[in-house]
Amino acid sequence: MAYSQYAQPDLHEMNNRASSLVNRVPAEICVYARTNYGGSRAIIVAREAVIPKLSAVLNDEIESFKSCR
Ligand SMILES: [Ca+2]
Repeated sequence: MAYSQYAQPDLHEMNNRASSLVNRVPAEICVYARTNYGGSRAIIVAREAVIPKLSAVLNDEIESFKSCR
């Protein structure tokens, strides 16, 4: 069953600008390099995770995210 309560298919002005992540929702979040959950599925952000500095591969690359389930 799709679990899409936490999703954003296009970060718009924040596309390719994120350098850190905070997950405040009770779900694992997958982030994507392109809009509409396309391109590389770069990382799974665990519940309550804080990533103060993304790796060079991920920095300024994220354009969409959604619950991994
Ligand atoms: Ca990108």
